[in-house]
Amino acid sequence: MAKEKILVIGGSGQIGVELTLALRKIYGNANVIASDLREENDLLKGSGPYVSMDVMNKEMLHVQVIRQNITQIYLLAAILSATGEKNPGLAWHLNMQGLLNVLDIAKEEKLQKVYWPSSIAVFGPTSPKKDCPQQTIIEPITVYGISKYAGEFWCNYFHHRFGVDVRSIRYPGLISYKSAPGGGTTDYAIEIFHEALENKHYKCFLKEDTYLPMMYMPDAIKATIELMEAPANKISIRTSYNVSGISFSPKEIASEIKKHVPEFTIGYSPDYRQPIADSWPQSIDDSVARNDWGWKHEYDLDRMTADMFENLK
Ligand code: NAD
Ligand code: AKB
Repeated sequence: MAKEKILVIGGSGQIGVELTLALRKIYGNANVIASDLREENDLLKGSGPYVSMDVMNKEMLHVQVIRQNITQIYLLAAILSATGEKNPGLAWHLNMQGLLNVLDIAKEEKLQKVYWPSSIAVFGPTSPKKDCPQQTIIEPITVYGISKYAGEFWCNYFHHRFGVDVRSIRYPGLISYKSAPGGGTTDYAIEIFHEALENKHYKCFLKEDTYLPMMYMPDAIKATIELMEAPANKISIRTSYNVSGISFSPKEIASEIKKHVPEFTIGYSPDYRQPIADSWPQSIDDSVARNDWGWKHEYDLDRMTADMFENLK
């Protein structure tokens, strides 16, 4: 394997922490630099280098890339769907300009690879609800979804116009126990575990029958690393790949949780996040990712729930 030096931007976030730790296992602790606007996450401390950095400061980012001999960037800094609706201008600015800064530097410094995640939030009310395909009608209604869809086309453009090897996945809602989620509509599926253990009750901000595409974090990390390690000739999609894991509703996950916490009860009080969830598909067709680079998820609802409780307890 060629000597790689990787910069993870947004390394203290929900995905950043686990991805940084996974990359350090593969490439060596010293070769994976975590960076974030906020302080270093406790789980990263002592495991490798950390730099405090704002992705919006292009000059500083460029200096770091040159000084540290960076060959790959994983860009995870973004504002997610629910937080984005509270400040659409800021979400658009960070999600777009952060990506453009990274793509420009990748082009200029001829980086080996760039990773940038998109989301199932690109889909909107006019997209198919079940088994939503890779290519379909895409009319997002959140600023987050608009920024992700535009970002996908910037990635495609930088690849075809300038040869930047940028790769992307449309993650579903990600469920994890190591680091806290950052303001998404799918965050209920994490909160519910913590509330089940602490209070035996959860008041859900989505309706009981709201099905959404979800995935357990180990599968998301696996997908990311498999995509990034796939030979370039296997990558037919340069916007962003659909990947699928599990699809469930609050009612379904609640009944799974009851198997572990029999006293658990759930109530429903839908808020501004309900229309966001209603605009997204319920399940995703990821056959293109499966065919191109062999993607296959491992965790179903049952196995994920058991693993979450084992680790949270
Ligand atoms: P998160 O909010 O947990 O983490 C994002 C990190 O970026 C935070 O630690 C934050 O401090 C940092 N950040 C914010 N502004 C920054 C800036 N200007 N400079 C440097 N760092 C900055 O988000 P996450 O859940 O880890 O998501 C990471 C990426 O994956 C995002 O692009 C998100 O859209 C995408 N994604 C996440 C999910 C999910 O369910 N978690 C699903 C689909 C897509
Ligand atoms: C969110 O809910 O905003 C994220 C996502 C699906 O992109 N989890």
